[in-house]
Amino acid sequence: MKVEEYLTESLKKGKLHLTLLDPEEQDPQKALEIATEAVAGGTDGIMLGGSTTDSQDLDATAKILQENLDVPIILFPGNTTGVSSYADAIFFMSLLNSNNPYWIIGAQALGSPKIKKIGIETIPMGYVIVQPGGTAGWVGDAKLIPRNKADIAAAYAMAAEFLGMRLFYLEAGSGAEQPVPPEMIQKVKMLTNHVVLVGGGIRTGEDARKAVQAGADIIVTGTVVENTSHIKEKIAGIVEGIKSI
Ligand code: 1GP
Repeated sequence: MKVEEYLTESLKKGKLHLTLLDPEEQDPQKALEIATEAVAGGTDGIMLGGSTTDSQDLDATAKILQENLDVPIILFPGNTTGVSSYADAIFFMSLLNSNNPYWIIGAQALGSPKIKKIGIETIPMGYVIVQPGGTAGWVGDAKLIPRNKADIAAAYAMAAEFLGMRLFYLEAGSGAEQPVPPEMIQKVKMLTNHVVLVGGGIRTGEDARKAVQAGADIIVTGTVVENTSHIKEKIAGIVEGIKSI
């Protein structure tokens, strides 16, 4: 089964959780240990990517995860170096609210020949960065969406849908003090048919529950697994918040 189909079929049964790992943050063996714990805690898939990615590190990490885990390994590229043949799919995303066309379509064009060559499944996704935006906002030269302007996020989401994208990611930035506001998630869900991913600053089951209650389909967490030695329990707590809705 293709990864997008796996996601949409799984969403018929309940909301989902993805764990984001940055291949630069640990060696492949350690990434496998973390990911194994996250899967035991109930995560539905692993996203791999970061703002700076070395393609050799990415290949080594993706390969060991793909060989040892049963959940999908999905690339979440921060640049052209974020493409690997060892993953199951790639979120083919455009940073819609960037001031720089490179992040909207330039990097995508430069990465496409390799994507075509390796034949990996591409999942078209609109990506917007909301205040505070963190490293992704700075690197991506984003015109950050103000936290109290749900209408602006919804306008981008509608445009993404009209362009044929099927997924839409609301990003507050890794390690954000506060996650994306529920009102913004609600408005995007109300006005589009996107599968909505929400990430950045989600640390607890309660944070995740609030986002899902507002309409989020897929919750993404990254930082929480870096800051605990009880990964399985931490992820289980977040997954419980998601599945309780
Ligand atoms: C970053 O939204 C993700 O792209 C994850 O953010 O590290 O805060 O969980 P956190």
